[in-house]
Amino acid sequence: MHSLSNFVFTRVLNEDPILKTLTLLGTVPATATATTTATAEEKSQEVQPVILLIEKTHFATQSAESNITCRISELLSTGSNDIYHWWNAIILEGKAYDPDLKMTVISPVTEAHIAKYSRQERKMITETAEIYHKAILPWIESQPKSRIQWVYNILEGLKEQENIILRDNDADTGFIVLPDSKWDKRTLSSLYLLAISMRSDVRSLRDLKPEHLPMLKNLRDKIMALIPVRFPGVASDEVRMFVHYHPSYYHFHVHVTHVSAQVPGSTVGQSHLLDTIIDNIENIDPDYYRKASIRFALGVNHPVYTLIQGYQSSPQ
Ligand code: M7G
Repeated sequence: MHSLSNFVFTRVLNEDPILKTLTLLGTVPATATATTTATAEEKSQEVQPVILLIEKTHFATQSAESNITCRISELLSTGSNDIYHWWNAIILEGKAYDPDLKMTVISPVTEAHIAKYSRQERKMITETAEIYHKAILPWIESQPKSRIQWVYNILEGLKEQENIILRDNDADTGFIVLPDSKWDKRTLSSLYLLAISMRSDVRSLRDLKPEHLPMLKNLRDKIMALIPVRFPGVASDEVRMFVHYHPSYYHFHVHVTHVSAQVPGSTVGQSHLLDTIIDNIENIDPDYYRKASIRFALGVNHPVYTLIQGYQSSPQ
């Protein structure tokens, strides 16, 4: 999908006035791969559901020659008081180096995507080790591999190779670092990278054991050394590394962000600092994450929320 001219709006899934984001559900004409049995006429009428995530971008680096005031075409006064004046403003057509919007298109989407991106209540819930092993692990194991196809595309060198920042090919301790798709790839104060493990036997925090400490430490130490060199202006003590529990994708990965980055969805109760994970396994209990009761915030549309609630009302 390279143009939005075929996009037909269905409904707003979510919006956030603080983050300046808007999530739309709509349809576009179906792609050939999505319709194998239809006739030519049926194909021309078939549509597939898409999600459009739209976010207002941060301002590009400002200089005397090129700054945002040069792009303002109209000021609409909304009031004034003494020395204070307020305006709304219209900006001129954007430039490629200073775009106004960052957009993500997910196409075609499933009901699971629609549930994930829809506005929903969040609740705190506790997953005991028993609930994890009896109710959650079977659900994780039933997930089709296609849900993490994008991860394999990166690891196998098929996609996003031009963006790779660090590659360590060791089968046990190696990983790939690249920009997270949430990052605009230019604003250092919101730096957001993703480190994806080469191993595919670690689905989440729950699988981590002492045998994984060399991988966790290798990843931490190499990224800490790399950031100040690759991103001058970001010191290693401004880098935050954490793991989500539950993640959206069950292949082990670490979020690497600037300490001041606002990270949507990464709330208290969902993020586990990499250093704390290492310490828990090394110094507290080698089986820490197999035994732990973990409390976290989850959207009520999330299957894990429903599974935990179901198990609590009738344990197996
Ligand atoms: P998570 O903790 O599994 O889920 O992190 P969540 O943070 O979405 O709840 C997965 C991370 O991978 C997120 O930060 C996503 O923004 C990022 N991500 C997802 N996809 C599909 C891609 C992708 O195709 N490329 C890149 N570079 N990052 C992605």
